Amino acid sequence: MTSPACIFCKIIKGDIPSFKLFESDKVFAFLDIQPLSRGHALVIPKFHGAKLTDIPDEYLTELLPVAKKIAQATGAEDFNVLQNNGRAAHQLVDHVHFHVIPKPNEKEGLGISWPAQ
Ligand code: IU
Repeated sequence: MTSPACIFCKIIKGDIPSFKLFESDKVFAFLDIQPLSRGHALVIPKFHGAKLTDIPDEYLTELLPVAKKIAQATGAEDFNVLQNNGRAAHQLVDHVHFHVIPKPNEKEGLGISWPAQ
């Protein structure tokens, strides 16, 4: 299920370009356009819904392992996985997304394999 007006649905369809990290039939992942750190990624269901409670479980169960793989791929020891629901919770884009935000390793930096933005 997609929503024609949704920017993340347009990214999934390829109508808006993104730096794609992963795609399956239920999940899409790409680099955040305004990263909070190098490698900041968004992992989204290929099902349009604003809040976590709108998304069928079959999409959610595939989503977290993708967030885990992306976090591992950054090489960051420390990282955040965040998901906001509603304006009071700082949600700006009304299509569910999990942020994966690597925290730079002070000693070694990030061993990530995609370019810095
Ligand atoms: P939030 O959880 O809804 O506050 O986060 C929205 C994120 O979506 C934010 O980090 C934006 O930089 C990001 N984003 C994006 O990567 N590409 C876009 O076209 C738009 C927002 I609009």
